[in-house]
Amino acid sequence: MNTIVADTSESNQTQLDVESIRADFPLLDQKIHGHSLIYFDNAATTQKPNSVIQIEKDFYEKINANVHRGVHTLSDYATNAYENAREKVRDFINANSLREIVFLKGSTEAINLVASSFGQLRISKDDEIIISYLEHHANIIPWQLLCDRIGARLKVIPVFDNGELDLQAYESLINNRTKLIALTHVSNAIGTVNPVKEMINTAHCSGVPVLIDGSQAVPHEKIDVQELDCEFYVFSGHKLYGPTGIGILYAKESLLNEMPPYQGGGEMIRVVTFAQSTYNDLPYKFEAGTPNIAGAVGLGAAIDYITAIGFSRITRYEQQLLDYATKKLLSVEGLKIIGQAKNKAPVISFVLEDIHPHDIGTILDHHGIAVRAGHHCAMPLMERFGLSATVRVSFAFYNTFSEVDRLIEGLNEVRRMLG
Ligand code: 7TS
Repeated sequence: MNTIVADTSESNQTQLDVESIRADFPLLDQKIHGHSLIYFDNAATTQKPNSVIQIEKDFYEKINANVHRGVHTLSDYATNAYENAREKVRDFINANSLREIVFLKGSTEAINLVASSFGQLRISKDDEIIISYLEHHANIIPWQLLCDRIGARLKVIPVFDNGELDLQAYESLINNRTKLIALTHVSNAIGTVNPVKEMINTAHCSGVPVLIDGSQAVPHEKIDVQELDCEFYVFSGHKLYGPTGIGILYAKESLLNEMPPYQGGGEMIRVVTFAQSTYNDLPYKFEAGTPNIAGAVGLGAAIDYITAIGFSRITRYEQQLLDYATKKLLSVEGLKIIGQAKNKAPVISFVLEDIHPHDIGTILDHHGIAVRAGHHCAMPLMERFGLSATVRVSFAFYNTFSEVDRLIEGLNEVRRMLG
């Protein structure tokens, strides 16, 4: 039964004008199967505010040209817009320098870049790379490919039943063969927020560099890469209310200087001869070819949008939604939440009796509710919990408490039909 107490009413909880925020997201205002859409698949990708949609349109209507090469005015406009976006990203994560911000397709490409380039620089046969049980496949496969190629080994930090990593086991995995620790900040599948600051400190005590996969952290909390002191931090723009096809590799400048290029082509060179070529300054050394200029500009607009709301309000509101939804979901008979870490992002994975998650997802969709059902690209983690799939709801600051109530009604309907 619903045990929600009085002070959790929507008006008390927001301090965020959710209705006016929702008006900024045109996609949310539509019917699916005759019901108002409830979009609870924000960990997969977030919806875009008007300001992002409009700036992409403006870019193609008024500015479009290639960057860093033309002598004409439009090329200057495009270059300025692209480089302004880089400054917005730098400021957003408090990087020390623009040279540390590389525009790429997304988290996946950023991790592959590090595996390839840092791998070539620092990792050899019999070396070890540490990841965790909580990783998305994007932070598993690039390391497996590297290990297969060079004969290095992958070590995995185990996870407790509550979804938290075993930090003692983590410490004991680090030794003088450990060359890199690649760790997710937040689990996309079960929402655990890892104590990355503490884990980075531990790694640094043994002189080991750390890559943090921030894909699921940047939309929910303020990130300061200098405070974290990680060597690499990666994220995708589309999970941050920005466009698809644009993402960020942050890396310490000293490392980027040492690392060989990932891809070759235009933009990344200084002088080319058939005998030998030299490479461009940072960050361009890692941006071969024409970049996703409009995507970068859109990401800049998304950052402006989020910054105007402010993380203090975003984080507080989303945590209230998470608490509310957790309590209400636990009141559904037969429902089990997978992952109950003390520190969680607004992501909840669950199973309901032995009803298949895909059936749950399909029935909810008929009620206009978009959730994710499956292994969430975290198959080893699912296996750890003895499951092949879960249902996942993941919130953004445009979601509401009444949407959670409709989810609960939908799940009760699922139980009536299939339970
Ligand atoms: N790392 C994490 C933690 C992720 O959640 C994802 C995408 C990625 C990396 C890859 O990001 P991409 O933008 O390069 O694809 N996660 C999800 C998800 O949970 N559902 O769909 C995509």
